[in-house]
Amino acid sequence: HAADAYRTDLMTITRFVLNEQSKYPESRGDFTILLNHIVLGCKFVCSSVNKAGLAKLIGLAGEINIQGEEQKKLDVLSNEVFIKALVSSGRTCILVSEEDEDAIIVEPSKRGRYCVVFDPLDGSSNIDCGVSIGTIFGIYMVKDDHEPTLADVLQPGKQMVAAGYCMYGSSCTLVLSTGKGVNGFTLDPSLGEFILTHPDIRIPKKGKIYSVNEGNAKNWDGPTAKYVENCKFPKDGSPSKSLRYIGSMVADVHRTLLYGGTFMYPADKKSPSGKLRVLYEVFPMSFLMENAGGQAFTGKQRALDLVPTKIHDRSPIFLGSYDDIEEIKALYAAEGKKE
Ligand code: P6P
Repeated sequence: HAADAYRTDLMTITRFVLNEQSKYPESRGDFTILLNHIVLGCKFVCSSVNKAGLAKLIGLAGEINIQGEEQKKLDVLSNEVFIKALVSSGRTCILVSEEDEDAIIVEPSKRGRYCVVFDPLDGSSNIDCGVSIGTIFGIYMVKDDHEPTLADVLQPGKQMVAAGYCMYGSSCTLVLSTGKGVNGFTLDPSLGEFILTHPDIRIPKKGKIYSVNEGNAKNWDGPTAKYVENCKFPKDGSPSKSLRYIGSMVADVHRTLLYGGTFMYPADKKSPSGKLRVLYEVFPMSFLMENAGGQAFTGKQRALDLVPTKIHDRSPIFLGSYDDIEEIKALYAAEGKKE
């Protein structure tokens, strides 16, 4: 039964992706090699994040460590680890990181067909209080071996071939989609392997939770304010929704994916494009939501149809259960008719 299967038929993330790859005989296994290097990065970050508290305790963080070096901040360290892992995979040609102003063009001898956009440690301001944080990544594929340019990553999210996140919380969970559904893997530290624990994740069609920073309410536009009002005082006599807001995107999105409901970072008068970044926050999470049967909307259009103009562009985002996002789209459509 299940327990034996767990002990004897370990479905690791590598085996899972190899099974997927076997459906494409012409595939050269490049994606599997790329993913294995991303997984290596996640394992490193997981172990460092878990020690972060300890590091703070024994005074390593931000001070001179035993090697006499300035102890790097965790997000800087994570960024370096992911860049080194991705370049050494020999399968990437251009990288975009939240931590680096400019895109990284991989040296020709190490180039491959994939472009990876990532936030190595999203929500890192939450580390010191122990709140879950995460790595978010999206993967594009270039068609041929041309000199990589920004045009290769300034593509709509629907062009991504894969996306995922790794959440560093009570356990280390990696959620991945390669365009055919969503699967979740949990790190078994005793094996150092990510094991399939959440096969074929489907987001509930409708949820009872809404997730937004209510502190921005005075700056919201009409439709957002109306939707939140309806969550609190439903017109149809249904029970009010619960508000859950962790303030760490990976944690809020993971809860939304598993329990249903909506996660929103709307535009507001102060930030007309919202706060979250298109390439390595909005697109990967939208890709996952659609592959789990949910939706992702910017207030104007389907999030994955957005065409970024700069690598650190921001966009408002409403994502989550299919029916709940339909309600938000209807409120924005009604507003559009008034204008
Ligand atoms: P606010 C964390 O800093 C982050 O980038 C996301 O992880 C999170 O969803 C958002 O910002 C929280 O922003 O303005 O609500 O504190």
